[in-house]
Amino acid sequence: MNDSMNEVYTSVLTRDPDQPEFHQAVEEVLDSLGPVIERRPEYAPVVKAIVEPERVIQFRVPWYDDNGDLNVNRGFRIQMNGAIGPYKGGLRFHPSVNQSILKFLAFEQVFKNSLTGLPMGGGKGGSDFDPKGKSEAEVRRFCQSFMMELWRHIGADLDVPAGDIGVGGREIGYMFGMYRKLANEFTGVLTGKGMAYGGSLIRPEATGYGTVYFAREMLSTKDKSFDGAKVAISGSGNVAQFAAEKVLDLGGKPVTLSDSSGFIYDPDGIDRQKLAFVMDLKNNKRGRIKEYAIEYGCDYTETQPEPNLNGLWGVEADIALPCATQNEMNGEEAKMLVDNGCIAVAEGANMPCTPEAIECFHHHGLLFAPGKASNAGGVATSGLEMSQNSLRLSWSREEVDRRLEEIMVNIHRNASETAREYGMEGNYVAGANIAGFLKVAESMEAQGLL
Ligand code: NDP
Ligand code: 2IT
Repeated sequence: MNDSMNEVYTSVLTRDPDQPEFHQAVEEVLDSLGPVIERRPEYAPVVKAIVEPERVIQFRVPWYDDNGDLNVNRGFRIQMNGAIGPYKGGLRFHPSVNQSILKFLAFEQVFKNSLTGLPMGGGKGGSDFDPKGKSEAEVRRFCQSFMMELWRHIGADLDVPAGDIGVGGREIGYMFGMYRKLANEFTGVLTGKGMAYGGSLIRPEATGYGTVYFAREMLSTKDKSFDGAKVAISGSGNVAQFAAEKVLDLGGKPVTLSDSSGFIYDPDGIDRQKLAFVMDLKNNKRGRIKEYAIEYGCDYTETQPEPNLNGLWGVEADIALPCATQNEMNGEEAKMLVDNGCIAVAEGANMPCTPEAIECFHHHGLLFAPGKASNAGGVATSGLEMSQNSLRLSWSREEVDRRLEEIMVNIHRNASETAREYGMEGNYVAGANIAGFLKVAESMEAQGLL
């Protein structure tokens, strides 16, 4: 990191010493920006401003459980950067949620959204509410209480939340209903909505599909493809499920899936029928991935709630798609993948690979796609949902998928050309960080760095 970037990084550490995930995300971006500031010194003040959220909202979320007892959770919305469009980004419901995690996610979102080429600023929010083991009625009451405060801070032209970990179509529906009641208007204030009330086809599939489209582009630069490839996938939620589906479409063989209790390894491959079982298990029955191993008689390994060192990345795979959560793969696990002959890693999750893991991939010449580039298909398709809401029409599945694919191809091209332009050919981390930054920096500067 050069001196001026180091000064900004030190100020971030000093200001919020207890935000390790935010530090990690900032450090990675500032590491890439040195050469940009050398060429464009007028952007140095932009960097000082870009690491500070425009606004942080924190609020109380009280709700009654099925026993009639009061529970109190914490709600947040980080409005990180609105220079290129309304704040846009998901809501996460998970017990680990705190300001550090949401600020890292909101910071990543700024660059990711810029890369999509669509007019969206960056934001993120959520709660430390744990949806696991809650009844349908409890989830509904929680969502309604959460929106009872959030509604006054968001709007179709102001801030447009969506889903993330623990927030899918069901939760978006409950929150949209509450927003509509309080604001007394029907607008595209949330994305990931149901098809019957303003949602977009392909939005559920978009993050997983987009990750695989990006990986396909990356592989093709080395004349490789998914055809016949063994693919290790972590997670078994929204992103993992549709990454697996697209891997199958392209002739690959997904061999792993996981949840926070453990992972399954199915060397015969997770075919379409088995994937349908997973989707029903996770989306309707809300069961555990262990049940897959019971159903299909394959290996299941229990893991610690701490996602690192869980053994999943020790399997033999040509391609790895981490699609669960941040820091789920460390340097040692990355080395296991390398030793087993893995050639490409694309992040479906946000920041799943630690800096040591990324360093290992670069050192050994693997293709590595950072989440802010490879998982941008989700938010890009949210952008397409916003466009359809504004136009008051809805595009066909083929139309949305075509646009998603085109956006992923463009992000790949932009990140790889930018890396080359800055003398770091093949480094998609630097390429994505620089390309994402330039558009936001130009806009912030033009608007007077307010
Ligand atoms: P889901 O809630 O649908 O699924 C999350 C999956 O990851 C579940 O299998 C969950 O297991 C597992 N998981 C979550 N936390 C942990 C943990 N601490 N340790 C081990 N496993 C864990 O979320 P998504 O699929 O939507 O999100 C997955 C990742 O993708 C996140 O990093 C998210 O930020 C990112 N992402 C999501 C987008 C979207 O459109 N949904 C867009 C771009 C990125 P369990 O059920 O046991 O908790
Ligand atoms: O991390 C992400 O990009 C998301 N969770 C999706 C955000 C969105 O607004 O669709």
